[in-house]
Formats: sequence, C-alpha cells, structure tokens
Amino acid sequence: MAATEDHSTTDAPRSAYYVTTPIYYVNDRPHLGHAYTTVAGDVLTRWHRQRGENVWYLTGTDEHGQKIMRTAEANGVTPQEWCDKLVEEAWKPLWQHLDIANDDFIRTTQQRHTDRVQEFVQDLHDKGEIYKGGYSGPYCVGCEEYKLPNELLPGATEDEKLCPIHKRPVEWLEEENYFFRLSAYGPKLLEFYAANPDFIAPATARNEVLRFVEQGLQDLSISRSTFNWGVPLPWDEKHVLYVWVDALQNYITAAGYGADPERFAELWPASVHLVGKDILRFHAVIWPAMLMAAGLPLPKRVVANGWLMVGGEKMSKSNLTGIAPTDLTSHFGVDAYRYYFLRAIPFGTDGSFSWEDFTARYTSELANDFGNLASRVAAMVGKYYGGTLPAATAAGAAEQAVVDGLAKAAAEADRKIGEELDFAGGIAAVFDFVKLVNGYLTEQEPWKVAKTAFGEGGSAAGSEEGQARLATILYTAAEALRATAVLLNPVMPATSAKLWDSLGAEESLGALADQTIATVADWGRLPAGATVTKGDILFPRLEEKPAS
Ligand code: ME8
Repeated sequence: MAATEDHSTTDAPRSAYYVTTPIYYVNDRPHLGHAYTTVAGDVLTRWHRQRGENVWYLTGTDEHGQKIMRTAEANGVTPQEWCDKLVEEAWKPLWQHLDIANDDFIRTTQQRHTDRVQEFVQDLHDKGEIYKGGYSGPYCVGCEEYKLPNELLPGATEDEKLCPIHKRPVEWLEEENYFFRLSAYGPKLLEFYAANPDFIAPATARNEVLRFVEQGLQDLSISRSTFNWGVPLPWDEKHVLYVWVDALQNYITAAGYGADPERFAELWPASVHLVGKDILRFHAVIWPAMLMAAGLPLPKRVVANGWLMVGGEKMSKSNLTGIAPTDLTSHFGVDAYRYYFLRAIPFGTDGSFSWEDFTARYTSELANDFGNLASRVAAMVGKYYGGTLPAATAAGAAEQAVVDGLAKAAAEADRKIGEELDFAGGIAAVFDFVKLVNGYLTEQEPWKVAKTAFGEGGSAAGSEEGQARLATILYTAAEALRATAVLLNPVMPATSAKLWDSLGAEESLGALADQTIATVADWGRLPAGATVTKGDILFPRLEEKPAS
C-alpha cells in the first residue's frame, strides 16, 4: 500500500503525482458541474499527499476564443477586463471557499503561457505538421468546435441545426486557416491505446474514443482569422490560434515546458488529466496527437467524469438548477458538500442532485453515523476519565474485529480513491468502518459497563474487570476515530482537523497532514493519556431548507 517510487539513487528530480482539471471558460461564473471536477481532483491529490508523495495540483481558466470575446462585448468591456474580473471575483474565491488546495492556477492569457504556446506551434510548423488550407462547416461557439454534420440535431426550421450538447443552433463557418495533420496520427493513437489500456477511463469513455479514432480522423483546423482574441500565430499574425490548441497546452506550460527543464522533468508527463466526458476527445485524441508531433511524452491517464444532470440534460450555464455551489455550502457546510457529490454519484457516471438526497445522506451518514460517534466517544472519555484517554488492557475478539475492519477499510480506500478514482467506493469503505465501530459500541454497551466499573451512581464499589473493559472499549473507539480522521482528511479536511483536535492527537502524533496512509492502520498509534475534549459538533442539525 502507498508505494511511492524511490528515485533517490538517481540525480533526476523526484517525479511528481501531477493532476490537472480542465481549465474552465470564464464567460460565466462557476457552477456545480465545474466544482464537481475540481473537488474530485482535490480529493485525489490530497489523498496522494497523505501517502507522502510529491504532488502537484493544477487548475485554471481558459480565456481566449469567441465565446469569451462575445460575452465581454455584450458586457461592454474588453475580453481581458472581463476575464480578470471573473477570475478574481468568482473563480478563485469559489475554489478557496471549497478548500481546494491547488498548487498553481494557470490563466491562458498569462505571458508564461502565451510565449510557450507560440514556441510550441512554431515548432510543429517547422516540423511540417501544420499546413495552410480551407475549411467550411457547422461550428458550435458553446463547444468552440466544428461539428460533423451527422452529429447535429434538427432545429426549428429545415436549415437550422442544433449542437447535440448545447441544443443551440450551430453557425456555418468558412475560413482559410491552418491545419494540424491530425489524420496522420490515427494508427499511432490506436497503437498507443492498445499498449496502454489504462490510458482512458472509465471503459465506456475508452470505447467511445476507440470507435471515434477507428473511423478515421480528419485534419484539425487550428487557426482563426475572423476575430483576434487569441494567441497570434508567430509566422502569420493575421491568424490567432484555435482556442482549444492554446488551452490544451496549459498542462505543459504550467509544468515548466520550455522555461524550466528540471521542473518539467519532475512534473511531466501528468499522472491524471481529469476531464468531463464532454471534452474527452480533445484530451484523448487531439492532445496526445499534438504531443506525439512535438516529440513529448503522453500523459499517463485521462479520466472522464460523468455529468451532473438537470431534467435529463447536462447541467450547464443555460440550464442551471438555479443553485450555486455556495447555496449548498451555506446550508450543508463545505465539507458535507465535498463529501456529497463524490459519495452519491459513482465517478464516471451521470447523476443528479436533489435536496432530499443530500439531506438524507447528511443526516444519516454524516450527522448520525459519523458525527454522533465522535461526540459520544469524546463525551464518555470526558465523563468516565476526565478527558484522559485510558489504556486498552483487556482487548479480545471484539476489538480484533475493529482492528481488522480498519485494515480492510484503509486498504480498500487507498486502492479505490488513490488508484481507481472510485471515490464513492473508497468513501463507502471508510463509512462501513464507521458503521462497524458504531455496531461495536452498541454491542459492548460501555454505558452499562461503566455501571459495573464504577458502581451504580458512581459509588466507589466498582469492579476492576469492569474498569479494564470500559477503558478498552473507549480506547478502541477513540483509536478508530484517529484512523477515521486520517482517512477522511482528503475528503473533509476541516472536519478531520476538528476531530484530530478533539482526540488530542496532535501532541503525540503531530499534524494531521503528516499522517500517512501507509501507517493509518497501525493499531495503537494514539497513545493512552491523550487529552480528549468534546469540541464542536461535527455536523450540526440542518436548518429548514431555504425557500426556492
Ligand atoms: O470545456 N457535470 O470549459 P468549461 C459534470 N475550457 N462536470 C461538468 C458539468 C456537468 N454538468 N459541466 C461542466 C471547457 N463540468 C474548456 C476546457 S481544458 C484544456 C479546456 C466540468 O468551462 C467538466 O469537467 O465548459 C467539464 O469537462 C468542464 O467542467 C468544462 O468546463
């Protein structure tokens, strides 16, 4: 478990576990769908940090292209002004609010990016991978993508055709522009997918990409000359680079490509590109082909999340539920928010949000199963031992079952969250353990044992055997909570910190962030004598649902 590669015998920098989110369009504010991917990446990277690995988590914003330009125009500001405002007022604050621990935030209008992008495309041009040609076809500004005629849906009139994702009319574009020889890469891509069966996940996404590439690829139009909000082509400044070509390169420019070779060697290739399934082809077909053309290594994995749905459609700016992420966090709290979407929807499949489901999970899983366990244990250690954790001197089969349950939960969560990105399965494994500890307390009935331990009503006439049992039960439960705090730290960092605090764990074990997954199941880490305090209620009773 928790193996990290040991590079200490070489001079090469220690390679990082490098995870990226899509860089989001800043034509509007972030919604639940964007937050879904970003929280998933945050949990994944926090998990790997908790393993003690060298981790780098990148997110950012995609600021060029027609969609942003038109939004800025409609708002009477320049595109740059629009982007600056949205990034600072909406995007960065939301990630901060959701406790996203990204290491970098890239904006495609930053010079560190645009300079490198120009070098990259110049290099492809020099290598003969780019040529000048003409193209005409239906274009969706929402997707910033030319569509194939057979993908379109019928519109209101015979001539009108709709984008299958945005359900809005596509525009007919006819341009002379530059092309990337994407068609040449089909066979090489298929060879790569075959040799790297884990490159695209889940299996449905992989199959979709295989079918698409097997049909044969067309060359990709990579420049626009009808507007200028983009990175100019260095050899022909009348053209700006197609927004997607510029955007995909964020993953290497942020990693130091062309600017800091040592850092680039450490970070690239990326370990995981997290993407929504809407942008899978860009990441699993176009991006790898561009990297092949440039002679750069390919990312290790592209993992697609499913869609949050509203009324059977992908949740998007135009069909939002009307619920902003902050509407949910102000009702349920940030940690419950981080927990809910990953726990409720198997990663990779579509799912929808409902107040009822969120409320039910909050109440039964977070408040009752987990929160109550923590407060009951702290209360009993307070009541019977004045807040000083007793030693477990009479452990038997029941305690062994808890020890074994922890080992199983830790191994399962590590595999599912850390490797398979099965967040729902990994979190469920930890919560099965929480249930097991609750069951253990229900069976052991420490409140009854306390009566024999200390005599009815706290008189001195108690039994030593009873005292040993009570101490053992409470130690076992507290030690189980110590491990739970570590296992849930990537998902609910503020809650885990409160629990860590209430267990008095910092004094003997150090900071929660320094606890590793490899040692989480080593039983007995929390020493007897730790100062246990009641602390805040982890998941307070919910207020009435706000009127919608
Ligand atoms: O596509 N459910 O940006 P974007 C789940 N700039 N995830 C969702 C979602 C939903 N309903 N809606 C959005 C772009 N997402 C490009 C990316 S990358 C080089 C350039 C998430 O603002 C999901 O991750 O449209 C999706 O891929 C991403 O937001 C799209 O964000």
